[in-house]
Amino acid sequence: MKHKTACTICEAMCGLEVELEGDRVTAVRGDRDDPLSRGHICPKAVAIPDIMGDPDRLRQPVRRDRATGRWSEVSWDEALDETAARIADLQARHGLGAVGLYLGNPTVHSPGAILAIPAFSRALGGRARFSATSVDQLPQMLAALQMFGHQLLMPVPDIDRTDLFVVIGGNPVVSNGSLMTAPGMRRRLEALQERGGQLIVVDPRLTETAAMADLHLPVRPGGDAALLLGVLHVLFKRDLVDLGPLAAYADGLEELERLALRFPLARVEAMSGLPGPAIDDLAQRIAEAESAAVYGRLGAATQAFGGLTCWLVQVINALTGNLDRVGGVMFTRPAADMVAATARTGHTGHYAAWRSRVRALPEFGGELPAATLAEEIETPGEGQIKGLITFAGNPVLSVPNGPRLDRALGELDFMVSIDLYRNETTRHADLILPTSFGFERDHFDLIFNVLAVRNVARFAPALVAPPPGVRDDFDVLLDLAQRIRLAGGGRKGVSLGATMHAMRAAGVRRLVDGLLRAGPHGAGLVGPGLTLARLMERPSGVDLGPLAPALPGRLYTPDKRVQLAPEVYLQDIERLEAHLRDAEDGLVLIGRRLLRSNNSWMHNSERLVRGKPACVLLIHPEDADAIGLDVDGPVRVRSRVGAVEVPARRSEQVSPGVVSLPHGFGHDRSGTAWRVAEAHAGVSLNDLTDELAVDPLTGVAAFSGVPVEVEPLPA
Ligand SMILES: Nc1nc2c(c(=O)[nH]1)N[C@H]1C(S)=C(S)[C@@H](COP(=O)(O)OP(=O)(O)OC[C@H]3O[C@@H](n4cnc5c(=O)[nH]c(N)nc54)[C@H](O)[C@@H]3O)O[C@H]1N2
Ligand SMILES: Nc1nc2c(c(=O)[nH]1)N[C@H]1C(S)=C(S)[C@@H](COP(=O)(O)OP(=O)(O)OC[C@H]3O[C@@H](n4cnc5c(=O)[nH]c(N)nc54)[C@H](O)[C@@H]3O)O[C@H]1N2
Ligand code: SF4
Ligand SMILES: [Mo]
Repeated sequence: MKHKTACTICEAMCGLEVELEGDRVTAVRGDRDDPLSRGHICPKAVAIPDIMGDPDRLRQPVRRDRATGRWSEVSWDEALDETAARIADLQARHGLGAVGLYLGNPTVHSPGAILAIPAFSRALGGRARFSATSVDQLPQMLAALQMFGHQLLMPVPDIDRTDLFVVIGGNPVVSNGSLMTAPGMRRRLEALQERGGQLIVVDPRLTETAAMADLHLPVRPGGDAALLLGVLHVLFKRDLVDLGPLAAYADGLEELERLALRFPLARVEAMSGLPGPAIDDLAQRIAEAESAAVYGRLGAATQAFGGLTCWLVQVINALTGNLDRVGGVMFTRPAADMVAATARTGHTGHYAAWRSRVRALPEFGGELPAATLAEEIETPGEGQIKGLITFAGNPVLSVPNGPRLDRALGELDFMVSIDLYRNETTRHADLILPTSFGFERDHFDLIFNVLAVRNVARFAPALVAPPPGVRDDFDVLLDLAQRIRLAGGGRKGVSLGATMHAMRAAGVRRLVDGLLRAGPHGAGLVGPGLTLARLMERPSGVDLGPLAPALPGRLYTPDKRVQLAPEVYLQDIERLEAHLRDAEDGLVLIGRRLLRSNNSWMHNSERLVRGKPACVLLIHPEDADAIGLDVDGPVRVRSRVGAVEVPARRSEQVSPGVVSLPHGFGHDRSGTAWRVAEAHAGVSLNDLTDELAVDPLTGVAAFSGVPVEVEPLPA
């Protein structure tokens, strides 16, 4: 039997058509009728059944005996009650903040989790909140909050209609697009070029995306803010600033002009690593294009000036008249409008309302930077984290200086993980609670429809029954929260209990139905628009039309004006000025993503790890010669925090002075339980990245440009 469903691995939300024999998936193909993905698929979707059926996947809660290190299965009741009692006890003795929470990336792909996490987190109480946001898109969310008044209101490139697409620190041909849900990126980029448009890629590596580009600018790692200040300078100097209709509701133009004039090209060349004429040319191309979409992604965000960079990206869109216009960058009008829904409950976001205990880094949206998690566990005193909940995450491999966190987790009094696997992180847990995955649960994409290049909606009902011993993320979170309250832990409050009770009674489907009805395409209580039932009649989903200008109505700033020059950024410029001159000589490390890999956790699928080892250091031939690496072979890479041994490949893909290692490997720690991944262990990039290197403005980890030394090893 053929069934329609959706891929939940990455942000592209590809529609799928799967074949089932009983409960067994026998084929996975792209769904040609999906209005957004139109049949696109990548190897990771084909691996979803591998994960569902993986013998290493946890199918029953397990408990670790601390004395022997042995794991044994326990019942759900036992596991949940023990977890609740331990958390309540720690909170009674040390305060609410003694129990921390880390949310990993797949949280955003799990509708049950997205719906339940806010209530769970409030019920748990305390401020020890962490997530993958602070090793990822935080600076982009801060720009949204500061400029547009809501942390989720991030503009999306109108990639299918733009005349010029400028990608800064993203590799969408491999990542399939991020904060830009656009399945089939290669085809979309080819279409751009076929219609006479251009692609410019700013990246220290000649990536798969850069290889397609009309122009590749090999920026120095961490040099983007300098580059963009140069672009700003040219826009004002050459009188190319034209906001279009935005001029009527934007503040801060004068401040921007004053700022721009301070950065003549000669001043920014060294830090950006690009010659002045190239920066001048880039600015003119953006200003003169019929329409242009400037887009920054992970490489623009996770660096020492990630905050400034992600702000400047949107400033340049605004100043060239490309903010909120067809072919530029626009805001979505999603069927389930999480932007409006969170605003209705007063949650538009906040920043630096408090700071972390040990390093005084700013909170964002109620979360502290993941780079500070280890020291918050290690450092005694009031507020020390003694217990930790991890949900769908693997921070030992994904936060900077993973080994330090690895050690810190070993010092916790109690840890529980809600996850599919015993990974490098969850191996430290006292209990692991396993949840359903893939085609075993209903799916509606609450997050990535907010970031899609076209307004679409699709509901994918569960196709097969989950293994009997696993539960849905939604149920586990709400059940655990209630039991923590019963055990006397968490934040008190009658209404919160009632809310969770009502959510539990409603379930994921009715909550999604409510969001659809309340959304901009919705039926309300009785109207003709979208309801869940109507959406389910269309298994490939519905097309709700292209993006359209939406300002100033869509803004959440108090006065419905765009803030082009928020104070926090202007103040951070001084810090940048101190870096304009220091161009060190040594090698610096950057990360990369691989098509057949997804963060840290898909290496247990044989079909994805087959072939030559993928975890390889790329080094420019000039640099390889300089260290005596005449042919490809093993090297030792050393940074301030640690060292790894890894095969190196001489490659002109990376600029001289830059080396690149993929992210998400390092499955050689004892006590994990994924046999295939362990046999293809590789090394962890985050054994080298530095937890002290953050963007102090935002707290995001500065992964780009870690100073390293590389030495060849005997083959
Ligand atoms: N140096 C460096 N570090 C990086 C990056 C980088 O580029 N360079 N990238 C960063 C980025 S962008 C991200 S998003 C993070 C990712 O880092 P994390 O979010 O910490 O880790 P993941 O590798 O996504 O781990 C996901 C875990 O969730 C589990 N899981 C999968 N699906 C589900 C589910 O539906 N429910 C539950 N309960 N569990 C599930 C998996 O089994 C796995 O153990 O890493 C960051 N770290
Ligand atoms: N196949 C696959 N797809 C994925 C993932 C995956 O692991 N595998 N992960 C998903 C996740 S969680 C995310 S967040 C997205 C990320 O999506 P992308 O951001 O598109 O993916 P990356 O490959 O991390 O791209 C970052 C780029 O920044 C470059 N870079 C590094 N430092 C700098 C710098 O200082 N300046 C500039 N301009 N560029 C720099 C790197 O060379 C790299 O090409 O991908 C998602 N999709
Ligand atoms: S591109 Fe992303 S959403 Fe599409 S099939 Fe691959 S992993 Fe799934
Ligand atoms: Mo990410």
